[in-house]
Amino acid sequence: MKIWLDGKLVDESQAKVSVFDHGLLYGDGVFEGMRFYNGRIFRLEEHVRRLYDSARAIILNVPWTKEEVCRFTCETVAANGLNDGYIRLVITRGKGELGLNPYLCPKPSMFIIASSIQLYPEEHYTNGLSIITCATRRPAPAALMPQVKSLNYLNNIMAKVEAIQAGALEAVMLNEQGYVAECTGDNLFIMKNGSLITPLISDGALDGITRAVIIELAEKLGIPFIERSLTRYDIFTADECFLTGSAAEVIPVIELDRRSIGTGKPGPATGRFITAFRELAMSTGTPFH
Ligand code: PXG
Repeated sequence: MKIWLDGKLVDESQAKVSVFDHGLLYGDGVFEGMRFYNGRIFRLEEHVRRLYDSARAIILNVPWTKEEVCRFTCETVAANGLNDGYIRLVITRGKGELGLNPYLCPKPSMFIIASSIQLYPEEHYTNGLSIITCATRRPAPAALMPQVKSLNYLNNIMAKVEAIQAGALEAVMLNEQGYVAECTGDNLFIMKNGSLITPLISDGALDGITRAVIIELAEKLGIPFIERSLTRYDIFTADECFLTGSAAEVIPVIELDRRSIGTGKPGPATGRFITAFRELAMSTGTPFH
C-alpha cells in the first residue's frame, strides 16, 4: 500500500509520524473520510472544503491549496490501483515540544490513506440496524465545536463502546439538552407522515456530506424535508429511520433501545434513498485516473 505523507508517496512501512506529533499527543488535528466509487471520488471538493473549515476553526494553517489537496488525494488513490474504496486524509498539528502550545509546532503534517472500510456487516444494509441510546453525550459547542472534524474522537469511541457492550452496533448520542445529535460516526434521519426529518447542526450534528446529499435527493424525489430538534420520542414514533455517512453510506435502522421503529423493517422511503444514493455515487465524482 502506498501512503501519501508530507509530499511523497511512500510505502506503508515507511509511513511514520513522530511521537512528538501533537496529533498523537493531544488529538490536535483534523481529518476527512471519503469514498470513491467506480474510479471517481465522491464529493471530493465538499470534503476538502470542510477540511479547510475544520483547520481554520482550530487555527491550523494548511500549507497546501485546496486544489493541491484534491490532486494529492487523486494521486494517492491512483497509486494504489483501486477502483472503489475509502480515503482517510489526516492533517496533524505536526511535530512540536511537549506541552499544549500549538505555536511550538512549526509545520503541520498530512497523510492520505486509500484503503477500504466497513462500519457494519453487509446484512444490516438489507435487514436494518438495532441501535441504542448511550449515556455519553455529544460535547457542548462551547467545549468541543461539533462541526470541527477533529482528531478528538474519544467521546465517540466511548459511545461506540456503550453500543457494543449493549449488544448493538451503533448508538444515538444526545446533546447536553437531551436532543438527538447524531450517532457515533453517522447522521440520523427519520421519516414521519411522508416528511424527511433530521436534527439541526446546532444540536450537535456534524455537517455531514452524505447528510447534504440526502437533503438534495429528498428534493429530487419530491419528499418534503424538515430540519428540527428531535428527541428519542420522535425516533420511537417515527415511520422509518436511517443513518448516513461516507463510511456508513445509507443504512436502515429498525430498532432503538429494543423498541421497533415503524413496521420494524426497513421502510420504503429509506429504500428509495438507498437506491438514489447508490446511483448518484456510482455516476458522479472526481475521476482520479
Ligand atoms: N458524524 C460523525 C461524528 C462523523 O465522524 C459523520 C457524522 C458522517 O459525515 P459524512 O460527511 O461522512 O457524511 C461522520 C463521518 C473513519 C470514520 O474512521 C469517519 C467518520 C465516521 C466513521 C468512521 O474515517 N466520519
